[in-house]
Amino acid sequence: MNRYVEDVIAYVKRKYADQKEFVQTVEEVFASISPVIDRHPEYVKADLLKRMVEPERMFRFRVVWTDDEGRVNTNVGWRCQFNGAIGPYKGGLRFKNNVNESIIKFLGFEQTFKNSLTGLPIGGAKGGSDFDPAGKSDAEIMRFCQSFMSALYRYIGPDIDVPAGDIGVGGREIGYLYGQYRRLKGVFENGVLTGKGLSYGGSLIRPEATGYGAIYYLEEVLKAHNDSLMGKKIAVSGYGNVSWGIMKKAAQLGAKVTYMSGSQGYIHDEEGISTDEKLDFILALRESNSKNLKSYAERFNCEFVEGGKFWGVDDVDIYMPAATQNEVDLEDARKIVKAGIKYYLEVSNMPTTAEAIEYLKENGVIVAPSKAVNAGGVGVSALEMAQNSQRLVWTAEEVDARLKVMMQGIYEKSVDAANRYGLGYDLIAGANIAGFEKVAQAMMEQGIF
Ligand code: 2IT
Repeated sequence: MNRYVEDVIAYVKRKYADQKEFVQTVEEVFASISPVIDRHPEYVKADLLKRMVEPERMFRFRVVWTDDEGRVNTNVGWRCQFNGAIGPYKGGLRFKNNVNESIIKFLGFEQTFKNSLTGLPIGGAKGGSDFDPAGKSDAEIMRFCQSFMSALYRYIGPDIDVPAGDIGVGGREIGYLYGQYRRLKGVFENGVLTGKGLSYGGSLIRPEATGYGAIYYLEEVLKAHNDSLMGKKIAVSGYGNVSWGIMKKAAQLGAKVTYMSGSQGYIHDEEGISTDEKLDFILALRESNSKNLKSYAERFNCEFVEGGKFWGVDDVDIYMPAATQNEVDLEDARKIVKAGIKYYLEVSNMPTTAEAIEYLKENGVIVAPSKAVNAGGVGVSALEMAQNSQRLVWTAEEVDARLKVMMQGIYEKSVDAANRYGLGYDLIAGANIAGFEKVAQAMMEQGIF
């Protein structure tokens, strides 16, 4: 590895020893771009990498809200404006009880390279709170979102920083957040958030975009291996809107999702989670606090394995982890290899531990990284921003067609970048290099700061 890259990784490990997810991401990305640094001594002279690991700005704020019983609750909110070299800061908000500074920073760092890969002018950011919407009433969620936005609104804007959803933040939360922004600022500036409802500036296809994009990317991978989606079976972890989008687009293109998992266990539906009725059921499942995956098995008469994880099942062609970070460890990777799985596409951000990725690659599994596979979500967010700034609305077909071209572009850029550095067919290194190159160039051209 390049000596400077090694030094910066060691520095980050030392300085941020307690931020395990952040360190893991920096190591993965910087190990990949080491050959780029070899060819660009001017990047070392400008100390580019050390500058890249420090967010341009990051803040933490108090979020106080009153619950339905009248009790006062205090949570912590964060916004990390990681890198604005190629566009306004852009990235989601995550509301979940395990959110901390390490998770926000890892997501913001990843977002920087992902957003660059989309080819659109968006910088990298992330934010969120240790507030957990699960089990909260609608009124509590509204009060929380209003309080969160009251703390944040001065620091964001359509040309400054554009938050969106992530785990725990969907259309409902974005609606409350936008309402409070508009109320405080007294201006209809809907380009400040993406993932909005259609009635006030949301984009068609945004809810589906991450999942649809993942399937378009998969299509490119299969094409490169003289294969196609037709008749393929897919195992997907998670049942949020990303998994739902995967199921929907897979069904449209002749493939099917036969496994789906949640924290309580997994479902095996050999016929595929493909019909409108089943897809609508998944949506309702996500929105309800009371129902769980078992109710799907009861309704559609299929198998539910309580408490289990499906890693290791061998009656599928493709695995797509789409739930959360570090859901697949070395032990799971061993099972996946043993099952003879050929394609493993990360969809959630960093779902695989570093050792697990290593093991999958060493054993010939084709691994695609989340920052490429899930980039269609933020990519369509950028299309939502474009529509908002032009005060017009594109059709679903138009957005979907642009999304497809974007995903093909991301795939091609990744393959090309790995080739240019003599790395062969390496979708992980390729995505990291292609994402890095544009940000690095923009930072170099804008001077030292
Ligand atoms: O991880 C992600 O790319 C997102 N949560 C979407 C971010 C966005 O701004 O649409």
